[in-house]
Amino acid sequence: MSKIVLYGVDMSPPVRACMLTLKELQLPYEYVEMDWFKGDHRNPEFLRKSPQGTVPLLEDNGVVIYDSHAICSYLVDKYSKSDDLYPRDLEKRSIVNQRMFFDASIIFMSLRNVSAAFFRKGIAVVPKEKTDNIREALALTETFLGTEPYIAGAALTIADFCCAATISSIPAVLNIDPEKYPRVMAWLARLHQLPYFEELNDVGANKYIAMMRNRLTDIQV
Ligand SMILES: N[C@@H](CCC(=O)N[C@@H](CS)C(=O)NCC(=O)O)C(=O)O
Repeated sequence: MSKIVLYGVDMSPPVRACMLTLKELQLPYEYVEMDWFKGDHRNPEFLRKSPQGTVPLLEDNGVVIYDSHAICSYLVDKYSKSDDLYPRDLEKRSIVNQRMFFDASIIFMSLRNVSAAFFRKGIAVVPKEKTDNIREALALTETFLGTEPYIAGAALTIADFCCAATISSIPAVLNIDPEKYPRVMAWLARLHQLPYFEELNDVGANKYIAMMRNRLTDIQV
């Protein structure tokens, strides 16, 4: 089998989504932890591979992929014996895709708009407009879960890894109110029953939460 290399930062939700997928698929890989603060993701060699300068980035025998959603779906399509995590059935796959695009465009962006403002411009105040966006992402996640155990229905898929890695990082800005979002909380608890979830997700998520909470000075709710 070819050698898989994942470049990342464990605080990053999209990186954690890839680690969860690799683990569930039991794929061996080399992990290269980037040094964010030294600007590893901005060095010319990395930018040649990923012009966006973002992690995660996956290399697989000369194939270079960035964006966690593209990486997770590639890994299942290429390496999994079953399609459970990313169904080939078009209707089922469209739901998984929708949830992943929802993560990329709504949940993750609501959080990134806070952290990028801080890291790029030193803005430590979070205006209500931005916390409203995070609450909207939570409310939609609550709606999508409905009465199903997982984010795309009855079975665990890569959309769970992508959405949960981001949602579990939201306490960096806002605590998740269990009374308002009971299905979100029950879903996160269900994912914590996976034997690797806490180690691969929570360690990095907690670092990110602590880092942001120490730096944000005024969170307007
Ligand atoms: N949609 C992308 C988002 C990747 C992303 O924005 N990663 C952040 C870390 S969480 C990053 O590398 N930021 C560095 C930067 O924007 O300079 C994905 O899912 O991989």
